[in-house]
Amino acid sequence: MRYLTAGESHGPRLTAIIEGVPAGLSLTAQDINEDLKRRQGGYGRGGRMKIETDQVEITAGVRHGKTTGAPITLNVTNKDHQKWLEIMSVEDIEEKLKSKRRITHPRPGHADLVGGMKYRFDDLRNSLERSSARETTMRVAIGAVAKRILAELDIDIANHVVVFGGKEIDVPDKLTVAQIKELAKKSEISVVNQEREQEIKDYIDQIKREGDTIGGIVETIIGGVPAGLGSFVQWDKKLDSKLAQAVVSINAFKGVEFGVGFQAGYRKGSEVMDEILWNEADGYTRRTNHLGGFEGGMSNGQPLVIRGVMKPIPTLYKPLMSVDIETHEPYKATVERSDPTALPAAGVVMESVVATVIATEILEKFSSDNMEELKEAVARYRDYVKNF
Ligand code: EPS
Repeated sequence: MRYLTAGESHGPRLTAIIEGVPAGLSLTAQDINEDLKRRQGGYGRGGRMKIETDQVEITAGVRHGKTTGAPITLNVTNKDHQKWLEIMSVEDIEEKLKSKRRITHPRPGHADLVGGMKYRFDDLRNSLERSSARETTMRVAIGAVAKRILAELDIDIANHVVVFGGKEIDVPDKLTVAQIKELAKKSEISVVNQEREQEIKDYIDQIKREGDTIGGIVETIIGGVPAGLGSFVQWDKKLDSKLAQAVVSINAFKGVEFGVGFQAGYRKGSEVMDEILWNEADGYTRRTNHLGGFEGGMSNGQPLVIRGVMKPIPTLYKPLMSVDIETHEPYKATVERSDPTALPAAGVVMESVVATVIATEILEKFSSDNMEELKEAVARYRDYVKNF
């Protein structure tokens, strides 16, 4: 399975093409729209989300509610584009109209300046438009298709915020993936510990008043992944390395951890490895899951536990200093409409890109043209692994 996305933040629409989804998968616009809605929500989103109600249009690869095995095309219209018809016009327009909303004061921490240097833009809007987190709409749409494949194979995925703007959320031990999903969905800030909800919402309000932004750390957990996805035979086949790239590719994500992650640098080997157990019902299990379900670049059958850190959004209402790219004079950075935090939304994006990697790896290992064959192959393999 492979995919590409296209589209600018204020252009007419966002598009994705996915190839390699087996035939016979039930797929409706509603399956995708639910996740698009989740991505638009969360406390701390800005004015743009009041304008958009993201709805997917499927224009290829699905017939009568089922995939056909042909490439799937997904489209989401940017409602806001109607107000940007000239600024985002594909056709060339008069010089004086072009300078409307032209950007020459790059925002520190955004793609504005380096994108301008690299592509030789005299209007940094060209960097902003494609580097905008609006692009993550399509990653969520693609992830929703991936999650449909995973659901057919009894693989369940959830995400929740574990650190919000430096405030650590204590998470009760031994929550199942389904419980995390349920609790995080109820929360406007995607935390499983409701006692912290108000305090963090108040903090987001305070940050907004200060014209500042906050990021944090999101955890994604996937249950039911069979052992043996990924491989140790080559560097670019390792499952954790593929997931690391997917997570760090999300706008503003700066790092990734698996299981105890960077804590492994502080612990002894006996406190990091997970003892191997076997019983008739479950086959091979582990006494603990410090390694987050990864051994030797492969899934080991335990829940996968992945954390990603998102930096605060770079667009600040109280802007930092920058330089005008025409005069080289110091200036305050451009203020674009923005969100004080998009962390809960970023969790939905992370869940989606992780689901996409796992679905891709499943299809790599159990190459199948249709869902029936895929389900049979995975069931057979699960039986075999249990009694290995
Ligand atoms: C973004 C700026 C804001 C965000 C946007 C990302 O958009 P606008 O400039 O239109 O107000 O709302 O995020 C989205 C549009 C989205 O769908 O997540 C940026 O500059 O990265």
